[in-house]
Amino acid sequence: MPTTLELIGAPTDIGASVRGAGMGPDALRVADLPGMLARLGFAVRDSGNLAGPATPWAAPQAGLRHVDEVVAWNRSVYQAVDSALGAGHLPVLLGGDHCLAIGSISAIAWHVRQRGQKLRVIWLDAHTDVNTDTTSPSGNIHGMPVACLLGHGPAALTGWSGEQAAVAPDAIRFLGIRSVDAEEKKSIRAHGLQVFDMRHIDEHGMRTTMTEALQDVDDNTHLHVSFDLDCLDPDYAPGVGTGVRGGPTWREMQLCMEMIADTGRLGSLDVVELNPALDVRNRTAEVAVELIESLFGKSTLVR
Ligand code: B3U
Ligand code: MN
Ligand code: MN
Repeated sequence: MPTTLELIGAPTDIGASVRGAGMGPDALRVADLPGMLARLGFAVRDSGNLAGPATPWAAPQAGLRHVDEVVAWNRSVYQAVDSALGAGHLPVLLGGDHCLAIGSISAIAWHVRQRGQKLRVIWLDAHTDVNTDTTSPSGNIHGMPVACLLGHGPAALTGWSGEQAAVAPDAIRFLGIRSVDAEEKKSIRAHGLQVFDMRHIDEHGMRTTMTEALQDVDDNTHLHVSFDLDCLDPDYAPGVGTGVRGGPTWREMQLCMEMIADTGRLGSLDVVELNPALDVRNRTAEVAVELIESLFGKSTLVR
């Protein structure tokens, strides 16, 4: 029986600083994500879009912007990812901004623990997203999901997996990083987080970097990829709210995705921060679909 991929749309920009990420799920459908996955041989179930509160665009309160709405959206995401995994499906979260990884990865962490597996999270991003309500310069919760998943941050957004920390610091590998706030640097050091920043990729190349990031992935590992589209250089992916120059090229990201596919351990995926309002003729959605195709095992040669 083929693996069933379950697409879960979460059309919101509730944790972002720029409007528009709420159109991400439909832009990915317009770029034919479901058709591409079906052509690769997967059974595809598109669960449509979750519903949730509108974005009020209010000022942050106590260091957090829209925290009640962020909780509501993440609750829906948690439930949808939880039921996809419960049904034996491979969940693909279509964001939406990156705050949704709190619900998605918390649900995954719970299931991985129940199954007695090891979790490895590959965080593809220009940013480390490890701010908290006390360190964030913006109050935007899409800059905080990693901290929340490590068990730090507001009580309303931590402990969702049944443990204070959904993810252990040594279970995460960051790739493509080039924008880190001063306070984030301190917590990266304090937690001993493994960050493969752009300098590392420049010096060692994507192949060596991915070999390092995937080290010790074994038959009992559940690999989760949290793919923030601003990881890519904005020349290739202009449709994002907080693009940062100097990211990996289309080719480098293809190799990254292919090497993850080669492990055969991909168990879940977030595709976040696509902002169609800032895109050029849906190019970023199309690039995302091409990269996801490689992530799910497309190969130009028969091996
Ligand atoms: N580190 C900044 C900027 C940021 C983080 N993630 C995104 N932007 N997309 C912050 O606001 O936390
Ligand atoms: Mn991010
Ligand atoms: Mn980012």
